[in-house]
Amino acid sequence: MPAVGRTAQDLVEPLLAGDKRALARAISLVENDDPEGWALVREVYPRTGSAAMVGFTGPPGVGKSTLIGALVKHARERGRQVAVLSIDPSSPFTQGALLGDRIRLTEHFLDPGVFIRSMASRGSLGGLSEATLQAALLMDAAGKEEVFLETVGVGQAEVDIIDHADTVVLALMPGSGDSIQALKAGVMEIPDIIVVNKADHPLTDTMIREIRGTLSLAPQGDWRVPIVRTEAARGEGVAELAEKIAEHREHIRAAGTLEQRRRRNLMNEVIGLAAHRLRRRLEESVRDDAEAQSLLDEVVARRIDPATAAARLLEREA
Ligand SMILES: Nc1nc2c(ncn2[C@@H]2O[C@H](COP(=O)(O)OP(=O)(O)OP(=O)(O)O)[C@@H](O)[C@H]2O)c(=O)[nH]1
Ligand SMILES: [Mg+2]
Repeated sequence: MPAVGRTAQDLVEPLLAGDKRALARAISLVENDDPEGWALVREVYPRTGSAAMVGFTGPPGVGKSTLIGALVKHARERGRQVAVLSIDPSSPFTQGALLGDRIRLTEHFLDPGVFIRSMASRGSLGGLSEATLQAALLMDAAGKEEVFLETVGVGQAEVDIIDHADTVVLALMPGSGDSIQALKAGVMEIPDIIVVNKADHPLTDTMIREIRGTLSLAPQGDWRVPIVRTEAARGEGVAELAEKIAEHREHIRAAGTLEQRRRRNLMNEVIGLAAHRLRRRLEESVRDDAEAQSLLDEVVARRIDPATAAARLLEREA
């Protein structure tokens, strides 16, 4: 195992003490796929696991950032340390969206108890999902008690990212019919909590009826997915949402599902990272190795089929 370098070593202590700048540096290391970032996570990992991770997903513009801003305020009024991580999986060029998030959260920027960060880089070691987890772990290690993850969209890619959360909140607004279709079609897993924001809209009741209908068709677990109405911009319904999030957390803790969920997510993470490294190794060997090249030639010449060649390539790795 490589030794921890100076950069990582120097960051451990201030990070664990909750220093904002150390946390920002640490996340940049992870985001840039710097080995020091991974070394740092390795050092502080035993100190993680106590933050409540709450993931928000939903279509663009439904009010996720505004909701998170309101929840941050709510948490700060209770003296809790919080962090927000906004992730855009759809594009590496997210200045617009991220700028929007920043404006939504400006009132919290100067608060030392709040850490806000946007992330769009995929990094090269693992994907965005891995980078998200590493960043969230660093926030956790820095003593953040509540970590809010935000990602735009309603596909499985978004859900994979948000899956690092213990509680997944799907934010919708009246008129988000497509998202209901995604739920119905099973494109997206049923979230733990559904928020209908912009509840001042006249179509809110229709929307809630539709969601209820969809949920009633889904397999019921031991947790009944609550539908919370909010007007995030005015803070309406935010206390209830915070309560539902806390209730869900308590529910999965008591039922042992928190443990199971984390196990499943961490397993996916381990496999994801291992698969990524293996892929990189294979690509290198195919590029640089004459034997692998000739194996490929055989495939091109149609003497060996791709699956057989793949099996041989793997045998060589083993
Ligand atoms: N009428 C109304 N507008 C709201 C409400 N909540 C948020 N908005 C507005 O909706 C717009 C989008 O809010 P955001 O919080 O940026 O939405 P978002 O889901 O984070 O957007 P993306 O991150 O771009 O996907 C902003 O102009 C908000 O002020 C609400 O309850 N009612
Ligand atoms: Mg947003």
